[in-house]
Amino acid sequence: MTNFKLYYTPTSCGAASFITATIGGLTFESETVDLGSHKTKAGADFYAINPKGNVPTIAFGDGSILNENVATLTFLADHGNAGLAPKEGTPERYRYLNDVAFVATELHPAFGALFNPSLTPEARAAAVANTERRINKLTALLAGKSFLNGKTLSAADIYAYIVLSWAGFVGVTLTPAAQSYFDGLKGNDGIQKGLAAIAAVQ
Ligand SMILES: N[C@@H](CCC(=O)N[C@@H](CS)C(=O)NCC(=O)O)C(=O)O
Repeated sequence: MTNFKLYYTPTSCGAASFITATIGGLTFESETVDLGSHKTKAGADFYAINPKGNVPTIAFGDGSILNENVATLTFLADHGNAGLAPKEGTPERYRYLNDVAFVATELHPAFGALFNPSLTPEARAAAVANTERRINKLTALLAGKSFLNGKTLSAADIYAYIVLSWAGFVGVTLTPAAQSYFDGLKGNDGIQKGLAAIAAVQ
């Protein structure tokens, strides 16, 4: 199951899967998707590949797909060689899943709501307040540490990095603690390598 194609965009959450696969030394095919038209770069109907129409999508040779960040990131971390997710059955594994699920179900959707161009000013203010609350939860989890597990980069941090990178675009100011975590990840060698690999295939 290591032959796969990753559908993504360079700045969306799909980029976290690309970075995770790159850091782990995986060889894979990739193609960008226009999330407005839901066409792939080559012009294919993306809904025919992934009926949900979202990135990240990992398509396997047997026709099966993964299209949830928790699953794609964990699959890629498990098959790579960089230790981006702890081994199954260990206490660390459950804590990793706890972290990646927090990003997927709280941080990401809070930021995601701010991409809606038709929010009223009141709805937008509420969405910003909700996002700030989730950022505060993130920094409470971090408690000043550089990584969510307190020791090393994991796929959960890579996902959080991509989500936090949207802050300027959606008009959210990161708290000093969140900015410090983000800046540390931005300077991480693995993340730099992943971003360079994304730039190289555009
Ligand atoms: N349920 C998925 C959602 C992933 C998601 O929100 N992807 C966004 C990009 S960050 C997307 O593809 N949006 C376009 C669409 O869903 O049509 C997950 O949690 O991983």
